[in-house]
Amino acid sequence: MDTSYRPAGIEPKWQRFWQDSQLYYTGAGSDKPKFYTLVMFPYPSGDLHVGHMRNYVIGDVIARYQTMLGYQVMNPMGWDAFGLPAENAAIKEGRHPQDRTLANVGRMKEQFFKMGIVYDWPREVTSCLPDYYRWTQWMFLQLYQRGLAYKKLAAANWCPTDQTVLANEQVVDGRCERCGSLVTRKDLNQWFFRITAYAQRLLDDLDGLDTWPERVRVMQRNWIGRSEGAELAWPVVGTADTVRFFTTRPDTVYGATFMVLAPEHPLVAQLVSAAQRPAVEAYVAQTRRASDIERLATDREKTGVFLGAQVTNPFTGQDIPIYIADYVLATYGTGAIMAVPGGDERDYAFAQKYGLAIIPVVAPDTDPGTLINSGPLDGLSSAAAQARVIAMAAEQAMGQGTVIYRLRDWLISRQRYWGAPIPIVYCAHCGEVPVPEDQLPVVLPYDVDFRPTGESPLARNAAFVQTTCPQCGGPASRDVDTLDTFVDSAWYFFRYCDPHNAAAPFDPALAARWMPVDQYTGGVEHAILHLLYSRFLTKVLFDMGLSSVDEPFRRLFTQGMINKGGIKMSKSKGNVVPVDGLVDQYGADTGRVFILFIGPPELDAEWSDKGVEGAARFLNRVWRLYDGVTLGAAGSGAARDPADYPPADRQLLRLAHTTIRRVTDDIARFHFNTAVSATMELVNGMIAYRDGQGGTAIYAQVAAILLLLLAPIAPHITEELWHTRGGRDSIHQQPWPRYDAALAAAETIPLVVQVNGKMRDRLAVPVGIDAAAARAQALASDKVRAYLAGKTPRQVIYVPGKLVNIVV
Ligand code: ANZ
Ligand code: ZN
Repeated sequence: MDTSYRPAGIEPKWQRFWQDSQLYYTGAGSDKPKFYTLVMFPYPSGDLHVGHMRNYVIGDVIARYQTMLGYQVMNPMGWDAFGLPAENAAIKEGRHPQDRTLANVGRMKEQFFKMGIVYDWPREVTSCLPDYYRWTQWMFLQLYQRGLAYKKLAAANWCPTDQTVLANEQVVDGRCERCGSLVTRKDLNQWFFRITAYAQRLLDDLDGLDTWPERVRVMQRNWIGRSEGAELAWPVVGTADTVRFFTTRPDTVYGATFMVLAPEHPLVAQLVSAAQRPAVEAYVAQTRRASDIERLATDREKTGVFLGAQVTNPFTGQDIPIYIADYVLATYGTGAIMAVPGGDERDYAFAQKYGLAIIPVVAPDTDPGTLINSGPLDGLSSAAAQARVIAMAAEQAMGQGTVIYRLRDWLISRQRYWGAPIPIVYCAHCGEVPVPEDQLPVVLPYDVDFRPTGESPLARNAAFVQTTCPQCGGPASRDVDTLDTFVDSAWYFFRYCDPHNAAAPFDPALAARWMPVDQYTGGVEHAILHLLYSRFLTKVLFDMGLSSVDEPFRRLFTQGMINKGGIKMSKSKGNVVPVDGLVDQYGADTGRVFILFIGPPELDAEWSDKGVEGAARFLNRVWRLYDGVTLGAAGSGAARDPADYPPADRQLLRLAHTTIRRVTDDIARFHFNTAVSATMELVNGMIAYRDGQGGTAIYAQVAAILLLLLAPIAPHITEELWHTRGGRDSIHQQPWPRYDAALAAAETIPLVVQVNGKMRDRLAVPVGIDAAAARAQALASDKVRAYLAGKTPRQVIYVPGKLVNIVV
């Protein structure tokens, strides 16, 4: 009989077994507590490499482990199938995005299957199919009815080469991520979700997400960007206009020596003087070419142009010049500032360059800052002066204290083909009319020339555009934009709770059973947008009474990337390790063990072929440990006192139970790498025990423990050994092994004995030895007595559980 470990001979068998026995298909009811684990919705890219696989392997370990812990686990999978990457790849390959996407879904399923990754497949959702995007459109309509979806003219990122609007995340360093062209701005009518209405709640509720990585919470806080300050309005000299501006430092009003408007500010055209008009217009045109990020950089050379107008600073009574400059953004605050060169770095650089007055208003080296050169505010602290200015402004009806956010409303319309059509029609009589819910989905037509030209591709499809008005029955035309894919992925975790519901996006009772997601796992690149949008939509559903929770993800884990040759794995770099090749050469379990062992999962790690071989050798050793073994019960049979076991048995049991404790803690804390190394130590212990011809009963018991601990990590080999060595049912249906504290406790600890600070002996002493006994044993040591040579110690210091130092 061939007894060597050959993964190819066992893995496909168990993959089919898990599928046929529907082991991870979560039925409806159960008395078990629920555990909802979810790996972020992937874009079906097709071929997976081991860098992608890290995420899915981690998710699989969690699902299998939580199942063994006794939870009813839901572990679904689906496809974030709409969107630009799919559309661009389809254009490049000359295929229809739908055909390409659905084919890729098939490829990815095969690869998951090959890696032994199990999902609740009956719950699969695919965002580009009408049974899903019908409900994405429904979500849009709910927001629309609540005034949370609206249309307005807005400057969008525009790629002049690709002739398309780009999302912010598709603009990298001011350039189109696809073709590298400089991105400009173009005014277009765009749909928005009013996420800013939820800014404060999105901020406040971050406090409760205390098991999220702190850096993700920080990124979200910064993205929301709450600022407290004042909004003031100052009169333009010689007109009835006022300029409104936001400041976080109302205390510095006496230092405001000029004012700056964003070049796009609506008052610019109105206030510009005839003499300054040519220079102002040239500057405005130039500004359109710079990105917000460039414009805000503090080290950027400050530029600007005098508008030819002035405002009165009501505090100093002086008329001060108005400039336009690109370091003031049109979309933040009111798009205007009072410039205080004595307080703000950028204003200082600008004042220096253009020879404007600089008045220091906060005494240097005072903490908190004390106001100077500020009339009635002199001598006040910054905080007191702020309150005073806000009160004065209110008295004179000049302004008030206010809070603003950096967060902008979410631009959700795309002038591209591969997305869910926006369910709105335009009627000459009735205007903008939402498509009635019972007429959803608005189906995305298949036959469309989807190459980007700058105009929405759907506009070229007359059969799609022409429709009748749901209100008056007259001729009407459909909105030709499609929804941002981030809308699809902002609610999919609700759909998994009730994926086949044809009457509603989900049954609130089923959502209440499963939500929130207990463990969400994915890439840190989604730390801001996807997570923020999902939180927002969950809060909207909560306010509608459809969700029982107002935060979707209880716990979040973000895994690091896998590099090869020091750089991120990617096809274009030619450094990918494809999943297929890995499995064919070494087997899925070896791949999984190595992926988990490669380092702390939250950090980037370097792939090494040698490391894979190490993992293969480890599983070979595991395999050989079960030669001729019939498994015992993993339960410790701890009715027996540990002291009743012979020393070798006691030692092996102790190792097994400390390993249970370590692996249990490590998996719970995502320390998969140390969980694997703990099982490696147990394997060494078992080999030593067997070589020393220990008894078979204890060995059989520990052999069962090892398999159970490895079951989530290396599911095939453990299932095979479980079945062929006398285990019952699937190993993955067994309870997680229980750790027995009495067996795990080390009976002795090493005690170091020093004489005058130098180590002279090492004793084995009972755990919990008291100080007097420790001192006595140290003094009784033969080696120590040789050093003492009859002298009486001056001092005997005991460091509990560690050492005794004898000073002579
Ligand atoms: C006067 C002042 C004096 C300011 C001072 C700062 C320091 P945060 O904290 O980011 O909210 N500001 C306001 N609107 C702006 C815009 N659209 N573009 C660029 N800058 C803008 O920053 C608020 C501060 O940024 C505001 O307070 C304003 O400058 C500037 F010693 O007003 B401050
Ligand atoms: Zn109508």
